[in-house]
Amino acid sequence: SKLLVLVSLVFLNCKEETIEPEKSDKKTNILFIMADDHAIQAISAYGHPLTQQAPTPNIDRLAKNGALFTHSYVTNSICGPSRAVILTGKHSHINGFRQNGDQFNGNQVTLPKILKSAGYETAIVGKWHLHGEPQGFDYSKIIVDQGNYYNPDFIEKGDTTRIQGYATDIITNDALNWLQNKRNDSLPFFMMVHHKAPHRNWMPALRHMNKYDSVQFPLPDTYFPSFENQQAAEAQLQTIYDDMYEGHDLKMSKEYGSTELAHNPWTTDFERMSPEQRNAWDKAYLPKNDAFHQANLKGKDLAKWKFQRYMQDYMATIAAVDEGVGKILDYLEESGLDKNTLVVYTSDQGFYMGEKGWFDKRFMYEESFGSPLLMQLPGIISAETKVDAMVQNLDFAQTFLDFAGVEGKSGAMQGQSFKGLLDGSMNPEDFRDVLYYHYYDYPAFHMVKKHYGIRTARYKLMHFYDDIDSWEFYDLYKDPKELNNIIDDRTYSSVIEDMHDKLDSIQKVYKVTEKEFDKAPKAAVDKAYKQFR
Ligand code: SGN
Ligand code: CA
Repeated sequence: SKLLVLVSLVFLNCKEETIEPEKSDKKTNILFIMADDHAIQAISAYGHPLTQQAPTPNIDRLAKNGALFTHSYVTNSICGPSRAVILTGKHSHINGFRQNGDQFNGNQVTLPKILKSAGYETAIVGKWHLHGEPQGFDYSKIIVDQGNYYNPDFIEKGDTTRIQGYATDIITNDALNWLQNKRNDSLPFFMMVHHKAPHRNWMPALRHMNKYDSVQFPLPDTYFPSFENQQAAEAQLQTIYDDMYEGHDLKMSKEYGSTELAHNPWTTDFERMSPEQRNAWDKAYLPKNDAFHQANLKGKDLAKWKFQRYMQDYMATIAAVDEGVGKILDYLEESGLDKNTLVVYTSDQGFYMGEKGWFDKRFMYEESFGSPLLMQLPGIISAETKVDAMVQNLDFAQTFLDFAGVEGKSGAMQGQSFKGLLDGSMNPEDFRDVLYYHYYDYPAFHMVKKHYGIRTARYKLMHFYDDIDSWEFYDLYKDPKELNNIIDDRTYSSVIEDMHDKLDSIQKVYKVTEKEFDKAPKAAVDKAYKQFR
């Protein structure tokens, strides 16, 4: 036994002498949580009246501990393109992913690839929507295409598996499991947690199906708009009362006493539920659907009822997201990881919550152009910081590389690190003063015309093109809801001229060429109007 002691002492000595890998706590971890279609109006830290009775206490923790961005924008308000911009730090026309359905060129340089080469362990869980396999991630578990709320399919290492349960909870738990059990804790990590919620068709978790039934959400004062001199707004197909499907989106039943759904063109969302899930669902929705039939609503009353149902379901899907964020923050705090982890919460774009009668996104108007953004990192970002400078999802990659201490590797990215706005080393006035936007997804769902434009702190200039040729201009100080297109107002002519100059020069800076203004074939447009109306 003496020999054994000797041997083990030698062994222990050897072990002590081995060189430890670089310690993780030197580099900042980055935990990036992104929801799909989460409106600014639906996060209580932003103070919108919608959230008075449907708060998001856990997401709000980030604003309490860190920073709330009041002017965060996207470059192209639609899912795939936003994700491609975040990964590459380049505008859609440079990274090549202009509209949903495009194929992402995964061989290009991306944020996770750079971080990985700098010694980070990288992971992604949840929505991807860029087609093809994610590159640059040590761990990836993604939902197929848009995914489903109930029993969604996930792809991991090329294999597709259906996982029983509710998408938001599955994604949260998988992220936690990776953080707790799977990652290499001697390495810093970069993790992307991408929820499917609150994307259409807004199916709440079983525990939240009746959560907001008795709440009356405040109806936007623009719910029944009249569009003058706003041709693209006139032509869209995304109003709650005309374009939502009564079964699929609003979960309305065919008739009193029935649980059969009204118009439901995509049956898979409901058909994939287990009998237990479906029974619980029917039990929760039958009484409220019956009450609706009894009320026999018509016209504007019906339109207002639809708004309430939309809000109840949308905000209920947020409840699960918020719980998930809470669980992740709790874990970071319990493990002490919070001290050295930049936690980010955002959405792939903003969303309409009934303003102008709409749902969906796509427009360069504030509701969909803007996106929520909250960040915490103790010691660097002071508690309750408000950032009013105009940042963009284009800046995320460079900002994270800056936090990771590898900004020198950002190469041809087109954004700007805004770390200095968070640690106080930069004046907001020294950050960018013009945002560029370009939307291409036409003809497509909701028929929002192609457009591009710029925004400064005060003004917005936009051009809708393809089968129309229509300019819009807004003074956001006087008309924050963008109801009056004053492109022809003479008192603004010199401002408008100046905005045109700014537009021309920023397009040069970002290398926008003539090719970006191609038109869709007319036959395709006609067909789409028929299909989506
Ligand atoms: C689906 C939705 C649309 C939505 C697009 C894009 N319809 O097609 O309403 O605009 O996704 O959303 S659905 O009835 O199939 O849900 S995105 O977030 O992926 O860009
Ligand atoms: Ca989206």
